[in-house]
Amino acid sequence: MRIEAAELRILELPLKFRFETSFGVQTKRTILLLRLFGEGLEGLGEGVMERLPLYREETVAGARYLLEEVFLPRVLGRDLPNPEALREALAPFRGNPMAKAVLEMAFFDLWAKALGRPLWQVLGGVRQAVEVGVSLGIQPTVEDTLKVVERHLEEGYRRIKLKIKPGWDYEVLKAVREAFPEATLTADANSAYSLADLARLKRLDELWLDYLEQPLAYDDLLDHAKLQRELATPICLDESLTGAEKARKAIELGAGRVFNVKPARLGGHGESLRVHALAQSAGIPLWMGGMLEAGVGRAHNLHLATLPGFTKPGDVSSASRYWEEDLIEEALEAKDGLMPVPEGVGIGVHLKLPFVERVTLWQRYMSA
Ligand code: OSB
Ligand code: MG
Repeated sequence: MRIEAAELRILELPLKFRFETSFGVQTKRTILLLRLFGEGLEGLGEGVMERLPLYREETVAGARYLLEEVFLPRVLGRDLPNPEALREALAPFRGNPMAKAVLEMAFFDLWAKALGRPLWQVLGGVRQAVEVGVSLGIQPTVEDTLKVVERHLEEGYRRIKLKIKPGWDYEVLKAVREAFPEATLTADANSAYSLADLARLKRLDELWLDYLEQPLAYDDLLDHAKLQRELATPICLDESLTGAEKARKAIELGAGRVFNVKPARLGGHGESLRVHALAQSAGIPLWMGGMLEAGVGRAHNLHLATLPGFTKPGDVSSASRYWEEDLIEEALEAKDGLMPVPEGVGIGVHLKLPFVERVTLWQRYMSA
């Protein structure tokens, strides 16, 4: 596949709800969008880095710089036989898996299209729909939380994940557990705690959470392993998993019993397949994470989530939950707690270009 041209854009999309986590409040997304052209086909990629390094270290500005000045010039005009060749082209550059993933995932889409196959088949998927959970931000009160949880259970979401932080954890989770004893309930701390909070975290054991997501530092494995030895609740790693090497070390240390896979955080689909293989042989269940993606990123996530290791509901809510209008033609809507995987070749979704134009803040076209 010869990469002939690329179009890089920065867009802004307002969220329909205020999303509060332990690291801040989001009311809109700033999205890096890549269109990659070759052999008359188009591949799409969407970044998940934020404007500010509040979740991981990468930023929209940093990723734009790397893609524009380094990664795209390196691959434009080159004939890359497969995604592994692309990975090798980017391998000399350290870190920055989110920036690499934008290009790698767009190339996977392009490559699948050249093969005339849906991405899920190329990746080795085994199902056509994905179980859906919901990630609920911190609400103003416990009463508000109970109402929001009830509404999403009624809508069919198969797992409720509540964002927590010190001072907003045990009490709200206990209220939800008492009101909905049968619900599959999890909590996501986004790295808001340290081992000094051990006593407080241990209290969560009585609430039968399916898992506790990323309680400790965003780049830590060792303290998570120490904490896991003290907790009955399985720890799920999110922020700390930035590639297959991190996953291997997490498994060896016992830093978590569940993994949240976000291909755009791990460096792309290829790296996610390696994490999937490691997790399969270690008996670690996976689920598809989310970063409030618009349609392109969400479509990529859905295709990858069809692999056999994804045995827990993913953060792949309906697009209508996030946006008045999405970037794509297709409506990614869950029904009865199941999200169908888009049909057709590649990721199977198409940009709504007039709308994309309207929300674009910056763009650059580059050719070989
Ligand atoms: O930690 O999983 C997270 C959103 C932005 C950044 C980090 C996270 C999240 C979510 C939202 O939990 C998941 C979604 O609905 O896309
Ligand atoms: Mg998380």
